[in-house]
Amino acid sequence: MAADNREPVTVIGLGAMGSALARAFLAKGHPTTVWNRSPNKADDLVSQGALRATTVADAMSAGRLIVVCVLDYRAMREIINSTDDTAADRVIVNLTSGTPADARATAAWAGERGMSYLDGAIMAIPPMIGSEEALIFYGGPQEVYETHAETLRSVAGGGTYLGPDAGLPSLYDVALLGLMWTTWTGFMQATALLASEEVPAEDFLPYAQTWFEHVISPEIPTLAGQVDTGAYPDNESTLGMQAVAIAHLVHASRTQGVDAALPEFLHARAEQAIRRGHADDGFGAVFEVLRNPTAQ
Ligand code: FVH
Repeated sequence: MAADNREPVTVIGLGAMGSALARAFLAKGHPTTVWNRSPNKADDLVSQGALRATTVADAMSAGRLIVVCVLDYRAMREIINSTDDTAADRVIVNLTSGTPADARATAAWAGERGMSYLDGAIMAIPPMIGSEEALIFYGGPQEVYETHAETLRSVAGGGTYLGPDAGLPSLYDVALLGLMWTTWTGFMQATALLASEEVPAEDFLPYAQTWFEHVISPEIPTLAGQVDTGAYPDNESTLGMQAVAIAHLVHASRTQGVDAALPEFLHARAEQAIRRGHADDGFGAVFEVLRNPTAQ
């Protein structure tokens, strides 16, 4: 689309993220209509060239492409339900965070109202919006995504279409969120252990970074391959051996007066995998008990 003929966009929800999205559309030259429950949050954007919609109906009728980014899916549905103007040619791009079930239910809800629906999961913070590095996962009808992909790239260069299932973006989102929280919590548990002997985190940092670079990260592709094949060979570092080592972590945490819940969880899962016959496999076998915790 020519720079002087950019697709009009409506942005509903002008919190930290919705405002960043609207600013990015404006910066790329898209005529941008904005609406927010608390109208004053539109003031800065209007001063930068956005068009203010005073009602949801005005926002919905300003153009075909409606980007919604609010607190949760319930708020999103309440907003759209508050107007009868849900014309069949509208495309809702819902960038609100939620679960795969939220997303699939909302896709069905939009379909019942005759609207096209793309679900998106933003893997970026507001200052990254508009950059090439910002990543947004999308799911929904492919032709709808392709029709609007160029416009959507205005807010995130790394727009990635995952397929027709509207639930997949949220699934990837929570999977990455879990990876981040568990990794950071592992670092916090390690520093809490060291702090029990007054060792500053800064002293430990170089070794933690080397551990990530040379031990943790290089193992990830091997583990991914093992998960996909269902075979977890590792003759050098068996789960049987590692379970004993993790027991040291449990005991040391308790002795040092540090929260031992995370090490206890790790030890319990390793023991569970061993009881299922994985003592001579590698760490990857833990996948089996996480995926199916109740199997014998
Ligand atoms: N900010 C971030 O770093 C993360 C990055 C990853 C994606 N998340 C998700 O984005 C959604 C919006 O997040 P946000 O940062 O914009 O959130 P707030 O600044 O708290 O703004 C919330 C907006 O939602 C509106 N809102 C809330 N409830 C209702 C409702 N019942 N009816 C209408 N609008 C509602 C709120 O309006 P107001 O309070 O200003 O009137 C804001 O516009 C979210 O899913 C993140 O998980 C952001």
